Amino acid sequence: MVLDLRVLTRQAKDRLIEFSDRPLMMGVVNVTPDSFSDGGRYLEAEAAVAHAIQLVEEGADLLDIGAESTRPGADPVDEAEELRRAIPVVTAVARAVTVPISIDTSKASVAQAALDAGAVLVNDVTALRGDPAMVEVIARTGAGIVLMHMQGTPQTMQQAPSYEDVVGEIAVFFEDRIRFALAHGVARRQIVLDPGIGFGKLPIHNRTLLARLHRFSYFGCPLLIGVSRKAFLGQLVDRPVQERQWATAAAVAMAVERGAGILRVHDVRAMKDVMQVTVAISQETTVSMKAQHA
Ligand code: HH2
Repeated sequence: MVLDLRVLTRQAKDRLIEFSDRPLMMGVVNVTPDSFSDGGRYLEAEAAVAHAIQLVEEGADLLDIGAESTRPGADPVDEAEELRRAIPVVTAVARAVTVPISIDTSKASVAQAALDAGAVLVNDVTALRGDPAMVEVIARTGAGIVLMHMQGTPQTMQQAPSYEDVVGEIAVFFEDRIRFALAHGVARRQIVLDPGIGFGKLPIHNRTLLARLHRFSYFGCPLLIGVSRKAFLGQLVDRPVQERQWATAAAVAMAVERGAGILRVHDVRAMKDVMQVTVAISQETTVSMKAQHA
């Protein structure tokens, strides 16, 4: 499947993110809080910019910059603080690299400021259910929007996730969110879908979603998958977060093989190798099947 996502903003009026023969690698840039001093805050921003540049050198096709943690139980960050953390980093990264920048936020004001600073994609883990002003920002700017599924909120999502049919329920959720976005003036080509691995899901739900990912391809939107170092992988191999690269690699390979269009990862260099090998082998399967039927 060939997927096009045209992302139009005032800064990049003709930006085209093309999905052709391989998925795109999205490098994660977290601007983490610094509770010590403003000096520390400046260093934190500098470190985030250096990290972003390094990820691009490692082969990132996109960057996702986020200043509010969405980990289970994480405290919300207020708007002023999120703006203070994120915008200087987006501004500096946009000057330093040419790859498209995504802002990981569910606040319309942060999204707008990041788009003004050079971002072209908004990664909204609430899928336009959080800030009522977000859909208007996306419709007006023409920015890309990631609609991610989450059961509950980051504070509550891992308390008792429950589904009768996780794949079917998320497909219905996508239908509803796409309808909402289109009704408010967002174009389908702006939309990326994400089943939200680890967001209000038990390990069995995450495994099922990855196993049946191709179920979501009929929406015709790129699929974003974030498995990097997540807890359900740690549980399978009994390893702490810093030692989950191999487990992540296996999940990335499965997601690529099942049609993921964007892989959100921390270890860009290693996961790009995993992606390239998986794509090369998958393409051979298609070619040899075609040859057999010829
Ligand atoms: N996962 C995380 C954060 N944002 N966005 C999308 N669309 N999909 C994901 O799977 C996803 C996401 C969690 O990862 P991480 O960046 O490691 O954690 P934190 O949010 O605490 O920074």
